[in-house]
Amino acid sequence: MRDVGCPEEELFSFLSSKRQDDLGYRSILSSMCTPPHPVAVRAHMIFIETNLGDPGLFPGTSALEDLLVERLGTLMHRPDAGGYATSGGTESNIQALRIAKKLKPVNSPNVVMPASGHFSFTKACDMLGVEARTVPLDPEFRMNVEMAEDLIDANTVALVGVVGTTEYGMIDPIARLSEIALDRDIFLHVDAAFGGMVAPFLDRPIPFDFRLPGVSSISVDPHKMGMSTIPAGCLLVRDPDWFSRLSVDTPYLTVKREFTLAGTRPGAPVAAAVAVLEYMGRDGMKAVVSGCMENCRRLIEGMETLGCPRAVTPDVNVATFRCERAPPGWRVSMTRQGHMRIVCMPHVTRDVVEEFLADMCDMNA
Ligand code: 0PR
Repeated sequence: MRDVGCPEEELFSFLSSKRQDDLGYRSILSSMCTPPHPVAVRAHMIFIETNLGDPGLFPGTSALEDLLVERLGTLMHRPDAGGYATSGGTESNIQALRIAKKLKPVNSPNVVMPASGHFSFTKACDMLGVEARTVPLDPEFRMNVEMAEDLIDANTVALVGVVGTTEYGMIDPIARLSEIALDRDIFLHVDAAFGGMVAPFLDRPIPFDFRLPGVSSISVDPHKMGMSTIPAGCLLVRDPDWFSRLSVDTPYLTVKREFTLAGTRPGAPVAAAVAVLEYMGRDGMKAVVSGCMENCRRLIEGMETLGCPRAVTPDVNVATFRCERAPPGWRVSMTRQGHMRIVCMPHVTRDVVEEFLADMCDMNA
């Protein structure tokens, strides 16, 4: 630490110079985040000092967290679902598996999940001492359900399905997983961290939520397609009482029990998430999602014209290609199987797509 503090202007010119080293979202095609919606930024600033870790001190902010859970629960067809605002998909996935493990005490627990599962499940299984059994994918990169059934045994505490896989944007056959979960009495966690704010707004929605009776919990992230500020995730559970399994005593807080993973928790991104949902409404979200899907289709068509075939036709706005190189200046990512991956987030507008395709064309010329 400095002995004497830095003058404000000097400090901010230092901070600005660091910020300028960051890439702008305009050239970022690899991210599942996007610049927050202006109403999210405005709401975030109003709630900047709030702490949901001691909700009795911030009853207004705490009521907004309840509203977020109610809104997302209703979107997922269970208005009275339990839930809380997490720091994102990682925390939601860890907490869901914690609940599943508590609900079924066995000696050597395992979780059956698709090979496409996000790496947060690797962290969760490591922390919880649970064996991760990965199910191979079918040719369209969805979980192979027959193979999942073969991996389930008496020690399986949870089955995981993904709605909007990180790498290929696929939706696992959740309806069939729901049947298996009911049939074999297993907790089914749906990781819709990305697709949870896409799938409900598709022209032809694919059932994945609490309408399916076997679905036990859902991760959905406002800081991805929900255009909120970071960090904003949400874990929803079918039975609110399950959270009591995670509760610890918190003697000197305004509440006496706490089931969240984090202690101090920011209220600002929660207010931001609520702000976006309220401001956009179903119609607004449908418009954003249909724009992203349209841009995704245009990108795929354009890339194929340039000789880069799609790896698969995605269910949500993630496009993948047999293509090795992106033009200079663009950030794309590569999947584990070597496909170029582009996430068509709201900042990846039609103009951005056309600019990228033109640069691809120049590079190949
Ligand atoms: N589940 C799924 C399906 C995800 O795609 C992700 C993150 C998570 C869980 C974990 O969410 P948190 O990172 O919020 O805890 N998916 C992106 C990924 O790993 C996250 C991301 C976002 C990465 C922006 C890079 C980036 O620039 O690719």
